[in-house]
Amino acid sequence: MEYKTGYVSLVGKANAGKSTLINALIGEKVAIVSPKPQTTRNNILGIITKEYHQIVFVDTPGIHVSKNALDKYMMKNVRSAIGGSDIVVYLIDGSKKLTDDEIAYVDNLVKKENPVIVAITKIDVTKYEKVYPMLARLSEIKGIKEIIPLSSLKKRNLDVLENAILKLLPVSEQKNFLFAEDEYTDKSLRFMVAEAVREKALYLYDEEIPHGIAIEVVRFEEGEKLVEIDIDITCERDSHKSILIGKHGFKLKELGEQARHDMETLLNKKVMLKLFVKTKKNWRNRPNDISNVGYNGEE
Ligand SMILES: Nc1nc2c(ncn2[C@@H]2O[C@H](COP(=O)(O)OP(=O)(O)O)[C@@H](O)[C@H]2O)c(=O)[nH]1
Ligand SMILES: [Mg+2]
Repeated sequence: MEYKTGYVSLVGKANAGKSTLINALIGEKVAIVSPKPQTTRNNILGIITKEYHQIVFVDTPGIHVSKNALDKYMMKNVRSAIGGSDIVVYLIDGSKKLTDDEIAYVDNLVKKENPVIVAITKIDVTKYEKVYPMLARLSEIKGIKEIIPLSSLKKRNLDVLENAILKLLPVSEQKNFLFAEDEYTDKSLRFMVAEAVREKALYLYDEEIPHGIAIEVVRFEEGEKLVEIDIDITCERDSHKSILIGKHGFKLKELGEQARHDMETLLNKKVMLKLFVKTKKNWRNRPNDISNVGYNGEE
């Protein structure tokens, strides 16, 4: 028998739709999604296992220019995902204009060793007139394996992408899958509950607040019917702390309620959630601090 397995990294600008695509492919919420840039901070794996193949997708933070230690940590994650993968899927937002620097980025990516597939996303909200010039420009880049327009929300062409990947995945005679057959992500439940808080914060507050917070699970105790979770939210300024908490604590309560709802779906149990807000000046600029709040920022 012939088996196929390997890593496929999903790379592209912020908001291109990487996290939504990984969730649609896996059929579970492995990565949080929001309309704001820099929602994803870590590389997150999403795993599809079928009888004869296992595809390990790597969701990455969006490509952008680094401004601080947290940015550098995120960009290092993108480079290591590309370096460690068998195939790169580069996502381009089909509802936006294709820029020259993006063309240059793809051109450069194709010159490296991994085979590159380009996915044009969000075709449910764009027009053929817009996508066609993109296809024309991209087809001038020699070496792209496939260019696939798709929609994660409407589940269009996801099977086409999966088949294109299967054609390029390394083949082996033995079934040397990388993960257990029932695993769909590499992330722990602790990580996923912390991410639930970050996702809700991205929707509830103005951009600068969620971008400046770190979330850390300080207690996670799972009983038979109830999970007790305590979470520290670290922000950069006392003014942000008051915004996070809100008048009479209403805002934090709302955040807790929304996050708890997702946690209960994830854990399939009742959750008792406590949120604590702390201030740590400029934690995003200090490699030591970013690792102290859960990001492994040191080389
Ligand atoms: N209409 C539409 N919106 C999408 C699609 N995929 C992603 N989005 C939206 O685009 C925004 C950014 O998505 P996200 O997956 O977080 O992008 P990422 O930064 O590349 O991970 C979110 O508001 C998504 O709901 C799609 O197929 N169709
Ligand atoms: Mg993302």
